[in-house]
Amino acid sequence: MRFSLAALVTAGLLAAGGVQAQNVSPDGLHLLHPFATPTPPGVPHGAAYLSISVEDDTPAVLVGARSPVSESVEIHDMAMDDGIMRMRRIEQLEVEPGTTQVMRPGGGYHLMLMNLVSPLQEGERFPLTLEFAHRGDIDVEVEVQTAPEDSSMGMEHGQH
Ligand SMILES: [Cu+2]
Repeated sequence: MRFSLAALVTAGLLAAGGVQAQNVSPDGLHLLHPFATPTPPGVPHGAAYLSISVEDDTPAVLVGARSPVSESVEIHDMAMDDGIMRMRRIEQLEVEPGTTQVMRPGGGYHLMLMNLVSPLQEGERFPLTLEFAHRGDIDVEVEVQTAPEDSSMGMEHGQH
């Protein structure tokens, strides 16, 4: 019994490792763990998240994104405004050299998938093209999954 529990835990860790394999590292950038949260039927928009690390001397300026799963993709910021969470579209997201911009559900920057072709279902994967000024387009694969806990995000960074 204990052995099979351990096997389950090991399988879970291996699955987590598989998610990390989606990380993409083009020149000077590190794009970590792109994911999107599942959407219930009838919800028109979805949200995708990833972390962007800049390892060279040039800021990374994300100016847009696109994906076949939605009509368009917008860069959004979400913040409390007079006690209400509000989202607004921003033109670009700049990440300074030596820093990591972490996107996660619940506030701050995210990529809004506007007018989904169909609901996002847990376990699905889809391509997302990130459009960077000067650096050009970079493709990542996004996995649909419920938001990781903060603790597991920390663990991933620790393993990195
Ligand atoms: Cu949004």
